[in-house]
Amino acid sequence: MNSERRKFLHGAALLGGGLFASRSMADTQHEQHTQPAKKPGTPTKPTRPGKPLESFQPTDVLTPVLTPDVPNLPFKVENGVKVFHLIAEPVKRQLLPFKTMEVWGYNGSCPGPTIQANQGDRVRIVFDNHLPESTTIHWHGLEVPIDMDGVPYVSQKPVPPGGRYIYEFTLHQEGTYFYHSHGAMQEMMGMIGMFILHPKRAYLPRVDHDFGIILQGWAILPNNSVPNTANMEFNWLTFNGVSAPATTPLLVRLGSRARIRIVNLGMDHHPIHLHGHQFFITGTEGGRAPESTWYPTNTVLVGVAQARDIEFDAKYPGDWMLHCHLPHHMMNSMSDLLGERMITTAATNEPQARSQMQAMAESIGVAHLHHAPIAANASEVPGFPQDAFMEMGMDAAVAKPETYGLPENWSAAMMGMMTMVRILPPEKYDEIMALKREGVKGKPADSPAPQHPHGSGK
Ligand SMILES: [Cu+2]
Repeated sequence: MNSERRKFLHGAALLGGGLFASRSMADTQHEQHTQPAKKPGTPTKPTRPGKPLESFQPTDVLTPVLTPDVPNLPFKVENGVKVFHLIAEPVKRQLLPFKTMEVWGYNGSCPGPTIQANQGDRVRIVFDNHLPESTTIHWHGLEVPIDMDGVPYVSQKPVPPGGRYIYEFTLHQEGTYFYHSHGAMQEMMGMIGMFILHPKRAYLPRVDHDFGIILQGWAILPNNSVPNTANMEFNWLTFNGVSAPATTPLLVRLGSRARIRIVNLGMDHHPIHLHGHQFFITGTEGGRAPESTWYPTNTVLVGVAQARDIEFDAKYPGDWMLHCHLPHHMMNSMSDLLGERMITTAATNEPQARSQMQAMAESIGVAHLHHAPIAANASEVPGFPQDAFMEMGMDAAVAKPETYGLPENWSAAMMGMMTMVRILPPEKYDEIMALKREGVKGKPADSPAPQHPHGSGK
């Protein structure tokens, strides 16, 4: 095996230092909220005090869409028009406890907050540009007048830094849409958000749960925090701006029916797979699909610029994975952990290597590494290691009500574009929803895994 890769894998193994993170991701990820930026180019901080936008739910729709880890955009009604205020601005986004990106988004969130409206609504979106360069917003899939289409120079003048543009139109469609900057590089900096149009009459069969997920890929070079939008190697993969295991699980009551709306804006197409259930593709970026087109499947290819709505009956209890099935999207590149923190020897029992491991685990703040036992002769087997040192457990660092009751070290199996659909018996579902209302963090495992630095399993 290539020596660089060996060093990297040993670097990854170091996360087994057995240290518990002092700061929980759950503390920060619900704190994204609206706040006008002071001046163009001023980054928003990931942890700002105030009321989270997430607490806002549209009151005039039957089943609001929940976009985990991304807030809803509030509105007020003025003379029968729903008025939203959308602000393009730099955002710091913590996608994992040890990794924060400096990206661009809207209203302090990347992806931008979810807009939810009803078929037939008249909406006004007051758009302010707090970026250091010009931008516009395109309403992807919406049938709007040409001067609302958001293409710079073609349908409108670019909105300059500090400038404002008023978008206003009537929504006659229904379905899953999105908004995004119409600059390619800005798209790759994260400038997208979901735009849900609830139908005048509920779709049949009715769903009890409705979720939204935005797929994004990022090219972030080692030791950097700003995506390289010219790079073609996407090494960080996110659902709604966070990577597993920091993605918030989708909670579904056993016996109910659920819809998940998946939107993709990036450079890759993603085959999204659900465990344990079959689903139907019930809608696209063009709205609701006729039932005659539905067929059972368990993997949906969500191409770039597409939306796919899937629906299923939650028949089987369990914590079921929902993930992109491209193997390299089921993990993130950890080349980021190289550089000055690279371990210089493969002998991980060697004192210098041990102290490097310790320093690295501390600097990253990962709770602990769990890896399954390895064979005594592992190093003699060509190809070893593969996944052996990839599993970073960080249950406590990503704990939140939605993770309550998961088996110990669950987070070691979660990487990249991945989340969980937790199909829960009613009493357990109600218990977790109560924890959520109370804002109680997920209970860490009762007895943390034994701390086992790499090598002790031999
Ligand atoms: Cu993928």
